[in-house]
Amino acid sequence: MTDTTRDILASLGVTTDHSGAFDGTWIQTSGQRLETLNPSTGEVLGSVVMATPAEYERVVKSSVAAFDEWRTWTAPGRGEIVRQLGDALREHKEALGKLVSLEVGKIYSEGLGEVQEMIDMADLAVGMSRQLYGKTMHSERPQHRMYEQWMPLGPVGIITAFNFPVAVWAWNAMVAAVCGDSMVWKPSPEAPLCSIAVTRIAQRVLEANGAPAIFNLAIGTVEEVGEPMVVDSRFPLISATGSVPMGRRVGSLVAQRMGRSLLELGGNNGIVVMDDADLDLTLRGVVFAAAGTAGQRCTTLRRLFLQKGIAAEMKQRLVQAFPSIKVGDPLEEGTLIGPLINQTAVDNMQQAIATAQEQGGTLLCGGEVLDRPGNFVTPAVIDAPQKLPITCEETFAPILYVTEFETLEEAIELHNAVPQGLSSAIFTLNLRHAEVFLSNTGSDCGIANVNIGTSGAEIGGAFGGEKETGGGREAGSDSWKAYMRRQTCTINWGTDLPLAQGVEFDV
Ligand code: UN1
Repeated sequence: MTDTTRDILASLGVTTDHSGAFDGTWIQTSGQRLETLNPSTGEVLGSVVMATPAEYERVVKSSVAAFDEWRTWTAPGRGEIVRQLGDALREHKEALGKLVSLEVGKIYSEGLGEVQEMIDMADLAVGMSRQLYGKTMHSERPQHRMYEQWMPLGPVGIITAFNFPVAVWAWNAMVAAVCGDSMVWKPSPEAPLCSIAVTRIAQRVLEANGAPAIFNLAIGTVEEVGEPMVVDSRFPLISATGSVPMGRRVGSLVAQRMGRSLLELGGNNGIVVMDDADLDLTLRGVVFAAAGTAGQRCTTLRRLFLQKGIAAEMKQRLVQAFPSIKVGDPLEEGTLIGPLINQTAVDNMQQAIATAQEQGGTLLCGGEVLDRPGNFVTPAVIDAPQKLPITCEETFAPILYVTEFETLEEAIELHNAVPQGLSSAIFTLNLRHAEVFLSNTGSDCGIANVNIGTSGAEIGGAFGGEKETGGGREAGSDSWKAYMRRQTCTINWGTDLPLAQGVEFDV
């Protein structure tokens, strides 16, 4: 470990063998030791002692107690705590951004971007704390008033993935906090240090304000923390980000106990490029969306559809551009692609490329594993004749499948013919083509863009997707409603008791 790494960890209060459970205090955990590796070097970055089932229980109990108090705070009062949390994140932006780079291998600019996304979420949630609006409606009964109000829901279980180790917690946590909920965070085992650093920042803000411990943490195995949390009725909402198989299990277990789940699962995102597109713009959009973050975003571009007239030129531009993208140390200036998260991800990428070739695809460039420590690969472009089965699967690595088409209708059909439905885009300068793509019979995804790549969404909109992506919506717009319970209230301020639907019941 270098001195700089040591300094970053120390400045965030992350020590070796750190406790993996926080219930308002850092519990003396006694579970298995979890080592976290730097994917750029393969070296051990730190270690955490995970929570046992008994320690998980302590965290949940504390969360239930914190909720009982927190829900009595006013929403703008809760917003003030979130405002201060945003400020605390501003102070630690560089260190936390670097920790993201060290632990999950994102380039520094993207590490900083993650922390910025947390800050943006805090700002948005502060505003929301004064805008948790319910509707009023006209009653059919005279001298009656009717309205809906939104109440705190309860402790929320938050399960996050390695690829957005801090921002996705913030999507949930900032909103849940202003809504009056407490929460327990189960982070990815690939990114425990990020979760500890964030929880420590939140701890200071809560303590300085005498606020209840609403931001709790339980790092543990699927068996000892993950599953117990999902089946635990004390969590009216489980918000989970991760793979489709994980979401299928979470969704069904939560449904069995009549809980609510908010699922943000795999994407298999496509871009349609029309003959009339601005190809310079398209190339930039495609390269960032496909190769950025080493292909490890749920919004990563995986399928590119090129109209026949520009297909040859675009392919040529892609095979020139991809090999020139600098792969290497994510903290080194100029690097655009860091490592994959682990050796399994490298193996999965190799396997997917081999399968694509067996199914009739042609590797146009990239796909090499670099001969150096760390999990480095070069981004691959594969020429995929229509309907290659592998293109229906999400491989969490930088592989771009390119397919040609003749008409926009054909492109939309190909585009929608996968089980996932997260993000999508069209590149065109023709208004009609853009509107067809955005129409009821166009893209079937939760996100649809024009002349913008599939990744890098802003937090102001609702984020999530359809089909196997899970249907959940997080972050902006009215996503806050998932974190609250709705109550319809009718008040009779008259002297009579008229019944709805004209029912008569005179005694
Ligand atoms: C994810 O990969 O889980 O739109 C989330 C984006 C980011 C969020 C990605 N703002 O690419």
